Amino acid sequence: MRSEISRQLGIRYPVFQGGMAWIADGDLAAAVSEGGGLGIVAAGNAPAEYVREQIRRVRTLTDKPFGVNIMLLSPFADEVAEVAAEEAVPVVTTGAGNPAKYMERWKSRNIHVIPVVASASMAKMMTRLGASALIAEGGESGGHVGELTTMVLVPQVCDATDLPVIAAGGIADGRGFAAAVMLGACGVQMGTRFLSACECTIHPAYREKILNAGERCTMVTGKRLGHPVRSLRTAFARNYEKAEYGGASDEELEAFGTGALRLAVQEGDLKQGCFLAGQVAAMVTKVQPAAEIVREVTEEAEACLKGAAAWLN
Ligand code: TUI
Repeated sequence: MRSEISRQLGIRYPVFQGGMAWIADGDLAAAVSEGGGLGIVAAGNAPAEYVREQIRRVRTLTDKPFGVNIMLLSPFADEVAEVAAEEAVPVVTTGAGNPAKYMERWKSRNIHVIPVVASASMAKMMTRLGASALIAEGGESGGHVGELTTMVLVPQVCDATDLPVIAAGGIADGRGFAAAVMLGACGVQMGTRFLSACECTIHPAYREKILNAGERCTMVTGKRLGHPVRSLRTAFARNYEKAEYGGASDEELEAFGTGALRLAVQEGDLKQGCFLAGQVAAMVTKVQPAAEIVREVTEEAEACLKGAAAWLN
């Protein structure tokens, strides 16, 4: 399946790997890119020099295009944005905010800038500012979430822009990919599905949680502080919710959340870790190489789309 975005970026399959903080390192990104998708190094809250190391690591492993995801709430966002420019990475994606102030600098380095948007109004603004494409991410996704679901966000973003649109949130297989194409997208981004990739180095307890997740396994916390986050319904998430609606101060809530993501990813801490995951966690059931995920999901989507055409007759 060749599409507008695969032609634009020079990738074989229009499948992006989401920029998951603490998880999406140079090794995972390189495996996805080498497999023909777009691997993305996540900056998360990491310092700029860590991000530079990961970018250079990708370049030792593959000569294919890759991206860097800049989490705009990070205290290091300015420095990471500059490292991405200095390193002239092929693609920058952004999340959890508005990247307007960095756009000119990135474009001066011929970087394809692909912001995540959670609304049609932001899609219009990013189109005006010269984005190369947009990722429309619905609230089914893991991590920081917007209000709208993928089903209603993607068509509205497609109507608001002439740029290629990549759908994200709630997509873990070829059926979701095919549905996204019907909504007007020309590619997809998946995060949770790549948690089970062989090259993904999360703690084995995290992987087990994903492989055994049920259909109502996630919940959203953090609305009170203005940064809603979807994660697995664990002891941490329930306790956070209790604190959130039980009179804890803003400072107490901030302190409660600090470090919880690292505890999940690196320690597999089932009590105090925050296990980010999308609603599709229940659909992720096997461990396989990243390259196989990219190919399998695209081939399933092609089969679905052909099946849909046959259904018409
Ligand atoms: O960014 C994500 N997912 C994330 S970021 C993250 S780390 C984090 N740490 C602390 C608090 C919150 C998050 C974990 N997962 N996805 C992309 C995404 N961006 N989803 C939604 C948005 C978004 C929301 C509002 C993008 C722009 C936006 O508008 C901002 C504006 O200024 O209009």
